[in-house]
Amino acid sequence: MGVLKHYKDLLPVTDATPNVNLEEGMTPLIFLPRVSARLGINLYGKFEGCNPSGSFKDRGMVLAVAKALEEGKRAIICASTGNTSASAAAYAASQGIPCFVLLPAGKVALGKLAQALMYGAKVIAVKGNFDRALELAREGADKTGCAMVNSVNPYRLIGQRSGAWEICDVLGKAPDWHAIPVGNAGNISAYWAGYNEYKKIGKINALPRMMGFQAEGAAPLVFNKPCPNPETIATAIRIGNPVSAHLARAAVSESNGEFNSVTDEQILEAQRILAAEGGVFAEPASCAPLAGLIKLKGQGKLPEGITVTMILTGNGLKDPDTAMSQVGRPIEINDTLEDLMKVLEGK
Ligand code: AN7
Repeated sequence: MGVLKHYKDLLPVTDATPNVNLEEGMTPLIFLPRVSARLGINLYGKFEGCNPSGSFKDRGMVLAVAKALEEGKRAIICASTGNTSASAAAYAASQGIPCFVLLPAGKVALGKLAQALMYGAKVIAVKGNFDRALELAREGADKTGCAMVNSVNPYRLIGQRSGAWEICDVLGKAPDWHAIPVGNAGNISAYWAGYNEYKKIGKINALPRMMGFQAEGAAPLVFNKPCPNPETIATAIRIGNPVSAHLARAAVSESNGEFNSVTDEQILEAQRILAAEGGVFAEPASCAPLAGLIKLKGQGKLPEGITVTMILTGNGLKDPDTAMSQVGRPIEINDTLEDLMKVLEGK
């Protein structure tokens, strides 16, 4: 039914709001028995890779685009490390409006680039990092009247609250810990607002601790200062100056949570564990939380038996290059039973 219909009563949707819908949301909350056992907790992954454009961005983009149309805007613009651009391009295509996306040149995963181009966006590769591309996109929006659909657009974060509501609707409560990757810091802020709203209307009694994980080479919230040259293999969160840093800091301090960093190596190991022991293939940035939980477990800082939800923000298929650089190649054989038997019998 899509996020706008499903959570109509909790969203700023009126009769005047166009019914934009790509059947986003209602993503699976997957219990991960083997990874849970490894960590001594009850671990669920919310697989946002099942959204129509393959990431959590669709939850907020659907509302941002609907409100832009309602306000009479006829084109949208954003800067992106990849997923926002794919999502914006998809919704623009569905509504038949132009979409301009600014990407850091050479630093966007292949699948995301393919998506933006296939959906028909005007794709602009900026010779600079995401933070600079975002400044340019804001100036471009100001000058042209295009609707800005980065998370500085308040409707993005309001729509993204729906992820928290879905988790509570499924679990019947909030988790003990909410583990989430942090880049531009919008999603952690949106989830915190979503949990708080559900508490206010009596749907849940307790709030989770918000645990935000960043890549070590792009960890401005962990080290408490902007990072002028962010670098990480998890290109989705290669962000040095998060727009929603203030909201994210509030979420973490109000919830008695924390920010923590993980290395690229730890991220890639977590990605492999999630796939090979969980059966879920998520992109590198999405695996920062699992890397963080493994790190905390190693430090004796992960309480036994707690319920943890981690947000698997994007689909692993978006970044085949990084995945292929981590795994072996297929075993090639001649088309004979003899060759096949050698493999099956491990010879
Ligand atoms: C898979 O697409 O910023 O902390 O431009 O794609 O809300 O920014 C993507 C961010 C986590 C971080 N996981 O979320 C963009 C962009 C994935 C992401 C994040 C992103 P925020």
